[in-house]
Amino acid sequence: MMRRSDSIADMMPEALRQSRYHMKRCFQRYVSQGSRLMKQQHLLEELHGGGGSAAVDNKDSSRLADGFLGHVISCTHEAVVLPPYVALAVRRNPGVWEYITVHSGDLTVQQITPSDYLKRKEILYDNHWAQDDNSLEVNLGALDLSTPRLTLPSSIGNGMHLVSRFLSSRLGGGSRPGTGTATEKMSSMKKPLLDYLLALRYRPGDQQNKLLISDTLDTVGKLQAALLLAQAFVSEQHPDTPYQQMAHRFQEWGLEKGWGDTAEACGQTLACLSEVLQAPDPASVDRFFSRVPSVFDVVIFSIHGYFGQQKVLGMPDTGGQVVYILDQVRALEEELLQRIKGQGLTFTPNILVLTRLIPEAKGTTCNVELEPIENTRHSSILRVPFKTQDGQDLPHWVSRFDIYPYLERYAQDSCAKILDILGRKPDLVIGNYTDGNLVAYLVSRKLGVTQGTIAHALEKTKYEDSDVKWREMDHKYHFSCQFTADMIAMNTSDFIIASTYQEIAGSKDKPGQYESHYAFTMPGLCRFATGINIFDPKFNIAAPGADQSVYFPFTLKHKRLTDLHPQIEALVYGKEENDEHIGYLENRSKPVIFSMARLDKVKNITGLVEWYGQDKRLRDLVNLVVVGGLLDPTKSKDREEIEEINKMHSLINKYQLKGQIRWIKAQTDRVRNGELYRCIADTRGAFVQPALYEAFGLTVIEAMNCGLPTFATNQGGPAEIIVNEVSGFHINPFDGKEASNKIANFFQKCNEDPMYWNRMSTAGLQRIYECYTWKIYATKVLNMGSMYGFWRTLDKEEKQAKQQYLQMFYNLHFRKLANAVPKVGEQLDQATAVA
Ligand code: UDP
Ligand code: LCN
Repeated sequence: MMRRSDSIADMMPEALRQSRYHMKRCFQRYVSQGSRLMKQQHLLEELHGGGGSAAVDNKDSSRLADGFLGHVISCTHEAVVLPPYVALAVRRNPGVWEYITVHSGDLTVQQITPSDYLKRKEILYDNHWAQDDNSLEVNLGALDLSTPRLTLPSSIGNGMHLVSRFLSSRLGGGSRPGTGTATEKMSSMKKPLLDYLLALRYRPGDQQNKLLISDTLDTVGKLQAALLLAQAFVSEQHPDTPYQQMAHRFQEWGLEKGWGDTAEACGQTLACLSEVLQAPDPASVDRFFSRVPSVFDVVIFSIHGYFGQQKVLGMPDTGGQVVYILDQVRALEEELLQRIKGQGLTFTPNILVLTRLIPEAKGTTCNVELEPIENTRHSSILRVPFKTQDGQDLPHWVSRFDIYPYLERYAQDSCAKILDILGRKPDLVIGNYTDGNLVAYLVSRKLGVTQGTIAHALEKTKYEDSDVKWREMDHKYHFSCQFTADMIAMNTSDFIIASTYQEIAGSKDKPGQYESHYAFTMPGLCRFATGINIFDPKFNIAAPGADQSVYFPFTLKHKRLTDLHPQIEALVYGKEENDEHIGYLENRSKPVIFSMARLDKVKNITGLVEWYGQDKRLRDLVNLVVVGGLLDPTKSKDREEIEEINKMHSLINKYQLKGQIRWIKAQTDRVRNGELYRCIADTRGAFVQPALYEAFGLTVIEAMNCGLPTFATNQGGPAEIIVNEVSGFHINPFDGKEASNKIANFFQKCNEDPMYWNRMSTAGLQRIYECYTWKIYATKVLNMGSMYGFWRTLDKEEKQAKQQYLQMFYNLHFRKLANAVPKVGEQLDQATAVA
């Protein structure tokens, strides 16, 4: 077995000695068809003899497959075949890649750099560009020399932990080899902390609003002395003594407000800082940063789609991100209020969600500039319009794929509005999805504030080979812009919030969404020799929850929304067919399998309908209800939705599904949707999430919160949310037969043992309560805002150099790409399209 430290290139010669003859035959098979890109499945098939080739002895091939080569190939994500060489991209562990070439004739093995590997790959797609010594190569990893890295794949996504360990070791006097003496490092580390504290204030330059320490405490020694005096003083007070009664004493020692609302709270914060300065450990660093008054106002950019609180869900480009952001805001506001009060401060927090103002709002509030967010006191949606070339507000919705030419102007306009509304700079700017993240970058750079990134759906992994085949797809998807923008935002961002481990680092067998940006190339455009390194401590997992006032178990009879039952009854069991629903359920005694999603290709609702259509046993056991999209293709403007609508109709006809299926158009009322999940649970049915890929999958946790047993895709987030066969089931969306069989088996088992259904329902709920709540999320995210707010001030010169490099990249590269995207609906000279 290989150890982590063993390189494949080093171990290969020994393995070759053991089975040189068979290995040679295998590599000759790989090169026999000339230059090509081979994916893992294909490599494995040919390892096993290339689909039953008579020339291959079965025994030999299986020996080879079980041996070292088999192991290497099973870890090989893809290979570039350029006879006589085969270059392998080997992924032995999440995030750990090795690139090697094997000469198919003499079997010599050589390790190569990611850049060399990518150059070989480019030959297959754009040889001219690949041979150009001066084609654009970007190596963003080369600019991160001082950033410490996580070491184990299992610790990926736990960046704050490394940051606090690193800070505590450097504050405690530890230094990295070659970076100066311990004493120098110690003072150089305490000084930035002191500077950070000295700069803390509610408004820059406003002495009235200084926080924690005044300018008089300008050395670490003075600060420590003041802390000791204050600690001694508060320890003699009654724990409940309000800060106001102690404020004048604090000021005598050079201490300002923000330590706490009571003597007890002040004592704890003072003790935290003393510990951090004297004998820091990761826990005290964590504690201190969770108490520092550094975050009051937060701006979140979620730009595309119809962002509103009612009647928007299920509209094109409008799904989980809206739910996620609104729930997130409620949780963050609650946490901010609690923290600010605990700090003894009276500032009101503000959270602004910046989105696009769409004059043609289709009955939603997307044409309203400022809209308070329900169930919050200090949070609003702020909508800023896109501008046409002649300065008018762009009236219509624009697909997220076509949004790029509008973003720079949007960033400027929204920045001005934000400052106007808040009357101060926000403390934290968070972006969501590519467009939001790019704008978050532009705004946080302009204002000099901490930047957070959320990208629950990175498109690169959704569309196979979308990097190397970007040209083929660019007219439709503009991935040239999207992936470039993603690279800029991920690299400029101070921290990245992911929902699951797999979002960052995938699974044992499959690279994660972020991981797939480690090294990639878009031939003819740009080679990212390193794009983003997932061992960077900026990556953190904070999983979302579901609003438990909306999604609660079907068993809570007293809370059930029975008033809605007649409407739900008509939706599900009605026979009427119109623009709202088609199909009907003949036999209502059968349980219902239910799915709800936007009608995008990747959501694969049509896949589920097809599996159902083809599986007689499943059709006999259950009815199918799906919610999604529009029913009339002429009413949709979304390319993919139109295709999927047509496909739905043809499947219903092909498999004669009427009588067993009810297809209901997208449902925008989430309260009623909550009750709908529960009504499905009343039938002792199940939720099925069949996506070809799902970044997180809010519907999965919504269904589980309602006590509905859930079958969800094993491609992406749901594979982590559900523990297979314990709290639900994984299904493989690429094997419909197996998936429908699994669902049918479940219902058959439920018929034999009715308690089985109850056990799965309860286990799903248990999983949710343990891991997926908004409270856990908000605590983590605000801690990130605070900790990375300090982290970004360290090694400043190096970080600034990287920012400047990225700014140049933005200016010289991204802008050109964005400006070449046709402004949909505006009459533009399309001859400007990128070469
Ligand atoms: N949703 C809805 N009506 C629909 C389709 C979806 O209310 O017709 C909601 C669904 O309940 C969930 C969100 O939209 O809250 C979809 O989130 P998910 O993470 O499942 O997928 P996304 O659309 O973000 O890719
Ligand atoms: C976007 C997606 O595609 C979903 O998988 C997530 O659940 C949603 O955002 C919220 O994070």
